Amino acid sequence: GPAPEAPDQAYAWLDSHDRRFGHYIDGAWTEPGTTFSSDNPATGESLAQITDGSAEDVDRAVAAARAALPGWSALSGYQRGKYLYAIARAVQKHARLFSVLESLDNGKPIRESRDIDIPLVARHFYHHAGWATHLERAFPDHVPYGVCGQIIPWNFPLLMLAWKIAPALAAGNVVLLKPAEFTSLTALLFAEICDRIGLPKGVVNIVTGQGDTGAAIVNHSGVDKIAFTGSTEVGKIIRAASAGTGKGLSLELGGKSPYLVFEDADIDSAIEGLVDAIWFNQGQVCCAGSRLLVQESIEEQFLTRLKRRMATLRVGDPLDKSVDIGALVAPVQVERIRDLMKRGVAEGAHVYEPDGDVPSNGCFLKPALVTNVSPASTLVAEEIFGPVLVAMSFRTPEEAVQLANNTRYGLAATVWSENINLALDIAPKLKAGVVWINGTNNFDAAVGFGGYKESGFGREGGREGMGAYLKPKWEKALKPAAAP
Ligand code: TXE
Repeated sequence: GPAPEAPDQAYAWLDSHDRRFGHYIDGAWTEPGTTFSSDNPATGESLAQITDGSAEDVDRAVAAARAALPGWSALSGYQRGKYLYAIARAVQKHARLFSVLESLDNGKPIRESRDIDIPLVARHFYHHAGWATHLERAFPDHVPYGVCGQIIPWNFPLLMLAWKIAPALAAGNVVLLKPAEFTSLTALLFAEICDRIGLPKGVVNIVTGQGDTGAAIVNHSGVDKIAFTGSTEVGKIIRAASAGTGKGLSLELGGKSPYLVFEDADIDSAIEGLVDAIWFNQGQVCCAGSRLLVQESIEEQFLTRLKRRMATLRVGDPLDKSVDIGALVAPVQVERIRDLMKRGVAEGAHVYEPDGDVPSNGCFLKPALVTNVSPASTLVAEEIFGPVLVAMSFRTPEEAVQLANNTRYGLAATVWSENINLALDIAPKLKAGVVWINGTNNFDAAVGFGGYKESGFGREGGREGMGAYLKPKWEKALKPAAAP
């Protein structure tokens, strides 16, 4: 096969920072403070020391953002758009470095970071540059929130940064963003990009740290809006903490998305779609198609063919261009998944994993197919956030809808059928923010993405996503009435 992608350029960049990072505040790097290690989950090697942000660090970043707000929000949308175009172009120019750094830090296959994550980041900035250019006409009588505190997860580190920062800046806000503790590196490289393209100081501030740093952002009185993507548990804490403060809030949380396959489906494409739905990014995807619901009449045939396909998936070195499944983000996530699987097996679940070995010293798990489960069982109810597919069957379309909606989540759903009337009848009955028909994981910067129920509220992307960073405000200077 092809030679693995060489990490030299990424190591050189890390070395240029002596592998120790402070925060990026007010257009400058702070001295590294108390740090923790960011590790390569495929090897366990430490990549860099990352500063654990204190409440004082958050305070400094909020002050810098607040000072930058009047200037940034007073620019015309057209002028802000020019900066966003410059960011998009710079991301493209450094796409290879970003991709390799992302795969080293997160463990995702280079094929994905190179062909999906980083191109979508650039696309998101281009798209929102367009919104900025047309903002005054698209959103008349609207004003930005002000200082946005943005907290993101580790599954798509740079892409989630783009989803947060691009619309915020386009709308005239300034931001303070905290990457997830496992994956800060591409956010720090992004800070350097902002610097290089001459983004005004204080418009983008990156503060690294763990949950406490996130909580300091949420509780800071100088933050006008909070945008969070992460676990449902933390989402609930943030919602409670911000209640009654008048801060804006959007939450994008977990999922347990159903993947429905009807008996008339094109089975080969449905299986390829399923591989993408659940094994993309090792299953660490909020909208992963993690619950297969297959019609009983084709269940046996479908599962047999699926197992055959699973046996061809290559698990291993994320920098190997032919690898399908890389490393999970961190040992703690592997443990979490193993614990859930143990509970599932104790409840009677059957687990199929293909033969063969995976590297023993990194965070690797084989793809798994779980059967013999009931709707209330642990593996069906809980978000596993790993390479584990849970399968059940249904007899009728009504039962399919009932099973699909039998979850506390509602982020996405997929329907596979050659009968378009059936598919179009089912889709509106599924309680999910996005429904894909005969396809899956189609992300588009122009379409609002977000959930129902415990998957959160608010949308990212599209017109709704822009609206989430603007407040309606009607200002009209009334002429004094002319004297009669
Ligand atoms: O998430 P956390 P974790 C789910 C998934 C996963 C599980 C645990 O099931 O297995 O959550 O992952 C910051 N106030 N998802 O523990 O803790 C934290 O530093 C403010 C689904 O890593 O939610 C990080 O930046 N911030 C999800 C971010 O929140 C806090 C993606 C997310 O971390 C905080 C990630 C606090 N009190 C996990 N505590 C998805 N929907 O895509 C932590 N953070």
